[in-house]
Amino acid sequence: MNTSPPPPRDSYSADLAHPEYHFTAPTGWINDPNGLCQWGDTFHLFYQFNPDTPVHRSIRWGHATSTDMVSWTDQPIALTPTAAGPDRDGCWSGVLVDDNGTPTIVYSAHDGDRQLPSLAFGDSSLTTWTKYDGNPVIEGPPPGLAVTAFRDHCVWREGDLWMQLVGSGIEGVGGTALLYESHDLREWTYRGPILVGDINLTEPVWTGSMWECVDLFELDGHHVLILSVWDEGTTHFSVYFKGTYSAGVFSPTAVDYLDHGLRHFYAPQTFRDDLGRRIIVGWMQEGREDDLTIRSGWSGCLTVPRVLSWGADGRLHQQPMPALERLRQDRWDAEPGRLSEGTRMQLGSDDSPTVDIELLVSAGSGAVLELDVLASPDGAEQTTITIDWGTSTLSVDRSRSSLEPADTTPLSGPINIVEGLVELRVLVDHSAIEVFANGTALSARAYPTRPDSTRVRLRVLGAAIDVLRATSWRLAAASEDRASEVDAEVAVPSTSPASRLANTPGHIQLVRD
Ligand code: DQQ
Repeated sequence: MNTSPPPPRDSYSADLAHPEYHFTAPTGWINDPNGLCQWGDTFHLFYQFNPDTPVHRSIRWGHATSTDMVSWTDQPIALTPTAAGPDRDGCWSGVLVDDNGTPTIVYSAHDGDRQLPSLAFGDSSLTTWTKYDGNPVIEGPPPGLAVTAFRDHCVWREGDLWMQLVGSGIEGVGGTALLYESHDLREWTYRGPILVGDINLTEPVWTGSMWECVDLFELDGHHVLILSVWDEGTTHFSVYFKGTYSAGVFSPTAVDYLDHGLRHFYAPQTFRDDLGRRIIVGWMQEGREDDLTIRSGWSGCLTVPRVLSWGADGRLHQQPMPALERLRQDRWDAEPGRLSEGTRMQLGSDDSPTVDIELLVSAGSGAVLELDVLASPDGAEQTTITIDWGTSTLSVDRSRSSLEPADTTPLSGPINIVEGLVELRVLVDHSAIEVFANGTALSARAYPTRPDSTRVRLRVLGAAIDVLRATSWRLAAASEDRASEVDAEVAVPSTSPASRLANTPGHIQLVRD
């Protein structure tokens, strides 16, 4: 295993695809965010990490801390596979809970084709972790249940009990989340599935044969069950059920995509911060050819933290966490006014691969707005974001994003347009793009090859559009104050003060919410 410190992130600055303000691993591979929490004043992000090579193998728990969730400080690796242990092949996804002052990780110990719930206990700085010698704490899926898989965890407190969901699926039936209860996190009793999907149901959303990274919480009077759809070994997309959870049963009233970027927004995890905000972070997996990824030395980034809320349309809405705005530089404003059909204009500076754009526009049902980002002057490379008032859709066209082969799957989703108004926010960070249109989120990856593929251009088609506000900024790198202090296998003693979890992270708190 690699024991030398990884290269600093800025060693990737020549790679046009490498993000500057989206969180990446210091080097190598990142997938799911894990153990998201606020412990005292500090935010903790753990993540699925392979520092050796940018592939999903021999997964550790990477760790970073932050005071604002924008700039992160790398910490020592938290969990590493134990050669003869139940996690010999990897420490897979999980959560962090506060067990009466003891930070406790519940994760999936991966061995061959089995992943089993396991524990690790942290010191008060959350930087030194000791695995429980009784791992795994659940020996296998419930006897008699033919499951497609069994992994990933959501753990919360309900009265005197700990409750746990494990992501799973029932052969030939559909995905599910299996509920367990415990007095001490160590001995668990199976209660049953809280909800079972239907693998044959494709409308309104197909939910596959297995649910990964299940996450249950309460948000302003409704319960939400988030899951990531996995089928035939392939990751697909993340969805949420809205409904009511009571006495071990989740009764859904609606199901929808969480983000219309499909596989570019996967395995998200949420937690509640000390301001009561429900914050979500997802994994943006790569979309370029595997050999290019391997040669690049890194793979994957995380979305910016987003705040969840209910929209007037009853859907889950997402907005980037406001703290991100502190990275804004070089503000550019357009004059408000009417843009007639056929208008073409450039927005902001033309030389930044990191951009934050805010548009407030209004139009009738004949109008279409096209916004090219990461566009070369001659249009040979461009990624086009479209708002169509006639169909009430947001879409992203990547067919001309790159001169190299990459994922060009068309991405689109419905948006709720009231009185013609659309509030559009676009975050561009080299290959990572996040779009929010009236609360609908769409994440995408795009890989321009030319250094001059940095323009933002707007086109008005079909009918005039009123611009009420149009502002753009360059976003500074969030890594400027990141310390590259990960020593891959050696724990560095922490100097951060002992602190307590502001709230049991992550999950439904039926008593307190
Ligand atoms: N990734 C983890 C699993 C999870 C999957 C392994 C989702 O625990 O099911 O890295 O991306």
